[in-house]
Amino acid sequence: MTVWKMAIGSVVTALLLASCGGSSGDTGQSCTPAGGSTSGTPTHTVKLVADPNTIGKFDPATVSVKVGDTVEWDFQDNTAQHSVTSDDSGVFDSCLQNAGAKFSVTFSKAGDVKYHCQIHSQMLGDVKVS
Ligand SMILES: [Cu+2]
Repeated sequence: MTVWKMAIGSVVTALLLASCGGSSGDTGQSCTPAGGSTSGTPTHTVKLVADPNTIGKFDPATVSVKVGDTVEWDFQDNTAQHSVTSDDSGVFDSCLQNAGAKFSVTFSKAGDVKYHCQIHSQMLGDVKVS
């Protein structure tokens, strides 16, 4: 029983450490990119850039596309990692990426698709698909 308690304790410690690691560039999170790709021919590009008010921002924050179009996110912020993560969980998620990364999503049905950055709650974006 003692061994079991110690094991639980180290898991909790690891989680606490992970949640404090945002600025180090390695959050310790396990995240596998989903719902997108790093290839394909984009019809629209959204840049991820630094912003003095919100740390980072999507530029432009709102894009209007047609069904079948591909949006490519271009990570250009050398000062922080960001992610492109759908508000509806599991639709797409780039996971945290450094400057230089690219992530593309093809939108196959009409709708208003909102997304955000995993670690910066003020980083919000919107893809309007018609
Ligand atoms: Cu961010």
